[in-house]
Amino acid sequence: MLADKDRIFTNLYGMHDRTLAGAKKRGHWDGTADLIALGRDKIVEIMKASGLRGRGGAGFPTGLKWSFMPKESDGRPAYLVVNADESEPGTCKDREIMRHDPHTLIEGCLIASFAMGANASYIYIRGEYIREREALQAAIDEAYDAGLLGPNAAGSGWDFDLYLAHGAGAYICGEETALLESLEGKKGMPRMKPPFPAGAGLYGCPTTVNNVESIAVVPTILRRGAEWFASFGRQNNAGTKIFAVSGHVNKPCVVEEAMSISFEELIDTHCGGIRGGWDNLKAVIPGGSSVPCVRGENMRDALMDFDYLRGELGSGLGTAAVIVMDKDTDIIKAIWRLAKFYKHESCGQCTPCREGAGWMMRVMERLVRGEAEVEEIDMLFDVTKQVEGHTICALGDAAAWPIQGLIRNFRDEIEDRIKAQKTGRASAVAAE
Ligand code: L3W
Ligand code: SF4
Repeated sequence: MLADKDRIFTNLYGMHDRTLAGAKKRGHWDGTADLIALGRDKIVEIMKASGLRGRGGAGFPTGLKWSFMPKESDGRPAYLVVNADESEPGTCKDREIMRHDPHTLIEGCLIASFAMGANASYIYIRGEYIREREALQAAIDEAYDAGLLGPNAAGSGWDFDLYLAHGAGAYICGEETALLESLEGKKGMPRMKPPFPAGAGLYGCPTTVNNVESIAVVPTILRRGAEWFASFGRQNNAGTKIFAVSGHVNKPCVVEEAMSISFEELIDTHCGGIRGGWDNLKAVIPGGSSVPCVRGENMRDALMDFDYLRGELGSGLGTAAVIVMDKDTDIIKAIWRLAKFYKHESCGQCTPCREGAGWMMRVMERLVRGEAEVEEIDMLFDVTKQVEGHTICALGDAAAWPIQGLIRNFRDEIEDRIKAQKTGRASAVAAE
């Protein structure tokens, strides 16, 4: 279990004062100007050495991403944009940071922006996060009043402004280029990449888009050192990590732990175990709704990190939103519900996603009722393969992967339901 002294987020549960005075007592904003005095290159070097991988779902190395930003200005301003549009089903970790530890994020914005030559940063927050927006804005106002933001921010010699922008409820605006479109006042539709935002991002200027947690850990990594951060987890899977555990555990929670903790330790230490005991575990979605589900018996010893979950289990760490399902769960219906979500959230721009998401949802609807032919299972799998990798943004993949996970892991259950329906043994499980 991660020792209290190694926690970056010391107020996740809101037990302490979240104001500037409280944050300072917990070590934030301590010697910020000295950290900035390390210089751009050194900060990027430390971030690379820390092994931090992006916490928004893709796990792209953060220091490497920062290094894509131009070293010299060509006259265009540079921007840091923080993706706080946390909407992935099951995911509520950034919410806790913004609610209870907002100064970790604000200090991180200043340092990261400096390291990328940005004098301005935007935090794009999910529209439904009203309380978090209020908490964050109050903290930004406090930081301005204290001279930590604005001209010569925190006495660093760097002028820096931080703005909070509100989303309006569209999941797709969490995709980085759709987010940029939305920030520019347009409809949130993903752009083709390349160009990546570092080349042409917000208003066509060099931009880095990072997740809330990725930025909020930056000051502590710089204070305690890259080696300290890299000492948690396994190689290529470094650091501490916030997990959001929901579903059929005795005590759902959001908790910071060492990366690569085993699933069993995570659940037994922090969540009071599986509802009904370990034998009652049916399935787990270990990284938010976009990653494939895993059969319960394969999860117990799983290491909760990027490479194990993808390499060994064909799933992923994603946003580390761990959704636990016990044997009372109708897994076909659960995945159908996700299919419905992705169909609803597709922006409709590209054909495989627009048409495929609806098509997959409708077949899933019939599978829930068992009113299908067994051959349709393979056909559905084929369709997921035609959507995956053939769309402008990752939402197409995200719509395809949960269904692939269902078919790979619970094909027997789908077939049983179809057979039961044909022989009149089905208990009618109506899709809502
Ligand atoms: C410059 C290159 N930059 C990649 C940058 C890229 C982005 C980052 C990762 O989707 C995933 C998705 C969801 N030069 C670059 C480069 N970059 N190559 O690196 O890029 P990418 O394309 O791997 O992923 P993505 O498009 O950012 C994110 C999954 O996360 N996910 C979604 C979570 C949703 C939320 C939410 O609720 N807000 O987090 C969960 O698993 O399916 O696969 O910055 O520009 N050559
Ligand atoms: Fe829009 Fe879906 Fe295409 Fe992404 S994959 S651009 S959400 S239609």
